[in-house]
Amino acid sequence: MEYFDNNPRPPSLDVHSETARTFIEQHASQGRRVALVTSGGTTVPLENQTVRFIDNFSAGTRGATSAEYFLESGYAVIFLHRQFSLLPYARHYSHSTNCFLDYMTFSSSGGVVIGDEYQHQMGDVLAKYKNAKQENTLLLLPFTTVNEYLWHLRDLAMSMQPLGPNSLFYLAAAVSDFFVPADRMVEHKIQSSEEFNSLHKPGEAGGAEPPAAHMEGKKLVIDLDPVPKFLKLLVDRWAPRSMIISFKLETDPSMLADKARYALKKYSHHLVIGNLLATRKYEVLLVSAGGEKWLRLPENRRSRSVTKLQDGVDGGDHEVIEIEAWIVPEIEKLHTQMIEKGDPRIRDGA
Ligand code: 9Z3
Repeated sequence: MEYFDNNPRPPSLDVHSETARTFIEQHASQGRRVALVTSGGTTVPLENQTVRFIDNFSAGTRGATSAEYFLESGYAVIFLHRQFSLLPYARHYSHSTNCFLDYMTFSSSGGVVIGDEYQHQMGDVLAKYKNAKQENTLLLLPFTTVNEYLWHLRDLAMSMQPLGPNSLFYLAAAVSDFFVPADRMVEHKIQSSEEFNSLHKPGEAGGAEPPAAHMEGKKLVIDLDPVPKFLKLLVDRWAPRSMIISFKLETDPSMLADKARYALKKYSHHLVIGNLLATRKYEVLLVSAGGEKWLRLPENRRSRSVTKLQDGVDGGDHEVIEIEAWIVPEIEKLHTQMIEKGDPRIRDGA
């Protein structure tokens, strides 16, 4: 694909690729299913020596939470995530309002221990984390830019091909739809003051067009290209035998179902999970060839806040359910059907 001829291979990919291959070989030989979970937002740098970039809201909650449930369901997980976004297990202790040190205290002998009130919950999380470590079922691979994300996705997909239908893609990352191609990227920090920005030579980025981000008088103008439709390539070429699940994010409720159906038809993959920015933590729409289904948490089971140190309990009387605890078993069921009965995808002309 032209994209990969024109945009640089990230230096981190060699090492990540090698690590992933070893991980995949281990699980292939153990007959384990492997899920690639993508998580967090991609950045779009405006300069090669990046001072400014475009970002999005995603914290990686969906991805990190889902990864835990995939692990619990017996999958090995490659967690391709935005660097410094939420991680499986660690996410329970990295709320924006609470420092992990708040969970700790001094024992009578002066050693550092976990506070009594957190022992139980942290013990559960620690046991699952240790198990993933011991079995080597969780591989963490970070990305930052949309370019790093695309290179990693392609490379990992090809490395996962030997797994055949035992592989699954769960594309929860919020990937930018627009980017600055390498040949329209300036090297140095864009100068905001007119005295200095006039020093920029036209065509500095090497291409015939002006740099994608440049000053026009006092204004910064950013003119982005569309990111190629990588989902089509993933489904048709990079991972033709894998189960593929994409997410569709909208803010307008009246568009969600139509957009999710459209994506399923356009890419002919297995499942689109539609979610709205405002309600994504407690309701999602599953759209597959088999039909449509809303998963909606009852009101008294939704987490109202993450500001309390003790998660898992809201208001003291109702156990909070994470919607990923419902999403992942649905996927596991579909995946099992696909493995046992063959691929149920709607194909063009099928
Ligand atoms: C999602 O829709 C995820 O569920 C969220 C999770 C990003 C909303 P958080 O990280 O949020 O838990 O805060 N991910 C996919 C979003 C996306 O970019 N989808 C593309 C689209 O909607 C299709 S690949 O066009």
